[in-house]
Amino acid sequence: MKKVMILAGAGLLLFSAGCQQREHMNEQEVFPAEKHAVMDVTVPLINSEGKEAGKAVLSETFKGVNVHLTAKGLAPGAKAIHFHETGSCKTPDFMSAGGHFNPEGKMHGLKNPKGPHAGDMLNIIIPESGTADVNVTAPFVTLEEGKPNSLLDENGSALVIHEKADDYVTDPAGNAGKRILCGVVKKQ
Ligand SMILES: [Cu+2]
Ligand SMILES: [Zn+2]
Repeated sequence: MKKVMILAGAGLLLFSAGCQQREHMNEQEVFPAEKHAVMDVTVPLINSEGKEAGKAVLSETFKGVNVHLTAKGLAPGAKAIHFHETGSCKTPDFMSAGGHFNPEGKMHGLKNPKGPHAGDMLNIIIPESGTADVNVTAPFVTLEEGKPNSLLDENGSALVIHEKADDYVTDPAGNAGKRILCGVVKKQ
């Protein structure tokens, strides 16, 4: 038992070290999920008609939360993806998800000197086939409950994909257009 406690303690130390190395968040990185004791969260995604459109599996890693998105029937091209502040996806516009998850009160954009929101991420690219199978990292959020930047806060949060690319600077939402897919992030 004692051994287990010591191992858990070492894990926590490693995790906090990881959290302090987040300056390099502007490069898109796909990395093997370095699993923590935090459970993965599966987020079912719906489109504006309320139909199932895919899912995202969220995993806690040393570099933030990895989002593994699989979705079908999307228009090709670069699309914005963000975590929004409220765990609600009411069709058809998903405005119920609120603004971007932003516990630190910053401005929008990975390239905004006054940003970014914790929920900001790099754009994803949808291929010609319209079927997406992509990974993207959210470096500033966690699935660990009780932290100020936890996606699993009281009202949950939402994963939202937009019709257009995020320009990474325009406040409050990167000029990314309509919300086309939405999924509620909540404790499982
Ligand atoms: Cu968004
Ligand atoms: Zn934002």
